[in-house]
Amino acid sequence: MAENVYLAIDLGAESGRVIAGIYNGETIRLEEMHRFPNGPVNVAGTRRWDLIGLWREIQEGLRVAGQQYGDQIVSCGVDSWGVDYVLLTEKDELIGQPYNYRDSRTDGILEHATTRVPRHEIFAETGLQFMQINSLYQLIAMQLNDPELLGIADRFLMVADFFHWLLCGSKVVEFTNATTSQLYNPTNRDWSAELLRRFEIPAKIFPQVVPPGTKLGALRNDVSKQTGISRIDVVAPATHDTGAAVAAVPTDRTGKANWAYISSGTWSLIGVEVQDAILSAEALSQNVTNEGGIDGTYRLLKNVMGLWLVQECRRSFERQGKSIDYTQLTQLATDATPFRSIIDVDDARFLGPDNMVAAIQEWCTEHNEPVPETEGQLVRCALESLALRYRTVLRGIEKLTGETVEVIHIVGGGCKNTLLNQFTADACGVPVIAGPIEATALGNVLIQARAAGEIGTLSEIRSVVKASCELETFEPQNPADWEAALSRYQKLVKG
Ligand code: LRH
Repeated sequence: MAENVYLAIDLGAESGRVIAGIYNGETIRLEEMHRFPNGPVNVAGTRRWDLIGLWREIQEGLRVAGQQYGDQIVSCGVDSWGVDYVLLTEKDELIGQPYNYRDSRTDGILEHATTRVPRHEIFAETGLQFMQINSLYQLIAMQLNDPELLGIADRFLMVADFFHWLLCGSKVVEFTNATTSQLYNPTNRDWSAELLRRFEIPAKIFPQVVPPGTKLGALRNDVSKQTGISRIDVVAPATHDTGAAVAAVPTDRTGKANWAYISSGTWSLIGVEVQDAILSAEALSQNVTNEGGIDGTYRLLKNVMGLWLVQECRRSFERQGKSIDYTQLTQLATDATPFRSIIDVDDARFLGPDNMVAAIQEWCTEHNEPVPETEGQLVRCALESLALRYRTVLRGIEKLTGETVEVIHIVGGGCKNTLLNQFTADACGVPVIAGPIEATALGNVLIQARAAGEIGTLSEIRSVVKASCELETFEPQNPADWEAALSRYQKLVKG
């Protein structure tokens, strides 16, 4: 059978890639066309993204893909991290240098916002967990600090939508990413007019919301000329990376909530798939989130700090002149003493500290935990504490759905960390199935293949993934040690 090629432009907080998905009607294989670094850029004491730099790299990726696959390419589509956005003026000028969600201007904004509109009302409107990084709080910070910039805004686009605009001229927001903003109402299936009114954010800047799989248009002429690729379709996948990743979980349990996923990367997004958003008082008190997925599903999940902890420790070691790669770091953690120090990985101080090692040590000192000193001790502390956090989040989610989780799928780059996979199985007491590493890109291209009429249901997308990838299973071990660690964790981390 002829092979069709779909291009995923997959933007992560640490790197971006243009990836070709080559589909033969039964299985899919991925080939990386171009990879480029990404990360926060320090601009006069603020944290920003270099989106124009990313656009240059995306075009380079398209050029390489065009040379390699030419007329076989059917479409391309962008996915990226959630919550961040750009604003355009009426004349399509980019307003300011777009912010990175870890910028400190939103410190304290949650408290400010919830005195204006109570938490339970914001949750009833949006079903979203309260995190200061959400677009809502970023916009409120802008309203307070730079009202004149918000005043000249004509269009709000999330990061992936911005690149879709550059690719084909569309100015819409795709549904899965819209639901990460805390401005979208899952019941009315539209922007929350109520919240926009109460916070005095101009409703006119919010464009139409389109479902994943929407054909947005043909590649702009100038982009086609610049990259040498023909005027292929631009298709919105699930533009939220987590939405694309969960669409590509290799489960045959679609429609049930007795399996969980962890989309593991800079963040660990842990939860279950449900058919409707859960907006109960218990969901609010657990501070869980309902993010939109494909085919009207919702991801009931929580953001856990994730491998950001290790990435930032590594940066601290580098600053001390020690360059240690992730494989070496994991080995050092494997050799370190178990359960020496336990931390609350979701303490707000870990969101964007100048020095992660110092932040972890400070937490331990404050809580009378042995202070981790060596690289192995620090990374082991982060990984064990993450697994303990997974366990408490999962128990909370089971309470909300009334279903017991029997298996956990870990997908994304973080599933390369076999030590964390094992700890997760141990802490949660269920098998972990690790893979695919490239879940986000797979979800992206398979949603495009579906838009082209090559695949039908979400279950079929997942069957294609299962048939195309190698998976590894981790069985739970050492239950007594983990139970003891859990009681220690629960005493240390209240709430
Ligand atoms: C993961 C992710 C996550 C969001 C965060 C901002 O990359 O998209 O789902 O909460 O970034």
